[in-house]
Amino acid sequence: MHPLDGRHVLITGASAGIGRACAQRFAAAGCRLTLWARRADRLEALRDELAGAAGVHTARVDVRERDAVADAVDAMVAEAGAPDVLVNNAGLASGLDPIQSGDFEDWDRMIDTNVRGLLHVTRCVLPHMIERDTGHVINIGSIAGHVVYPKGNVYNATKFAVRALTEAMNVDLVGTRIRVSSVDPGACETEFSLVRFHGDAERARAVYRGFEPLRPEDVAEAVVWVASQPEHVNVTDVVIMPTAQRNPYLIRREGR
Ligand code: NDP
Ligand code: 8X3
Repeated sequence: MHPLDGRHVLITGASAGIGRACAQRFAAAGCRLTLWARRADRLEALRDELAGAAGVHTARVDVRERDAVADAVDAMVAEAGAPDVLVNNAGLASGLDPIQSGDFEDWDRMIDTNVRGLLHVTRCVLPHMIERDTGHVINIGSIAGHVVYPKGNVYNATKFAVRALTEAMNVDLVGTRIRVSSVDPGACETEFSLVRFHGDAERARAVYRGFEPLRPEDVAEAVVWVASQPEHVNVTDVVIMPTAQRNPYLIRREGR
């Protein structure tokens, strides 16, 4: 039996990419799932795909909406109980511009989702974990939270913030049995670049041209590994990159 069998896992941003792959991988480990995102139709299709899983609840939740997050946590606790694992995955980059010509709406979108959204969910879930003195928060950070790259500015800042918050949560939770981890991927082919470039599919495809990027499943494997450690082991950070990539701006591409 998998060590996570029967555990309840809440994943934000489960409608695509890394969050979706985490849902599939945790389901395969026998977990019960609560899956959130804004695109409810995508979540429902995933729930149908995972029909054999132990129990899958889905809800349309925009992590930027503080009151909606609080209501969704209350509904989840009433219906499925507090989560054993929270995967704070919902996040995005919006735009890639120098700071002197950056778009304020892009900045708001990133700060509101990657920082405020993560805080809303964490603030509402943690009291339930503290009450039971058990739980694991896994934040999806990024290598962009370790090294700044040209035009990454505000996205970098949000992921540096996620790294600081992982550290801060661990500090504030000392003396409890609640663990806080971060999984920090490099280039992973998902809808990330399509979103960053506001739907420009050709520009998004070019990001992953000439090398083999991470697949969402690679990141999900790391997340499940982190969550599967014995209770006395707190993996605080896992950094994972494609072999062709050695930092955010150093990628060896074929033909170059
Ligand atoms: P995708 O765009 O494929 O997935 C992002 C997910 O986040 C979607 O399910 C989306 O769902 C959800 N989401 C976005 N905004 C919100 C919101 N306001 N409320 C709720 N859900 C939201 O990208 P990835 O899978 O790549 O991204 C997942 C995480 O991984 C992000 O935090 C990203 O920063 C991080 N990351 C990605 C890397 C990469 O190279 N791909 C590398 C390092 C980190 P919906 O639109 O339905 O709401
Ligand atoms: C996503 C990876 O390097 O495009 O966080 O910022 S990167």
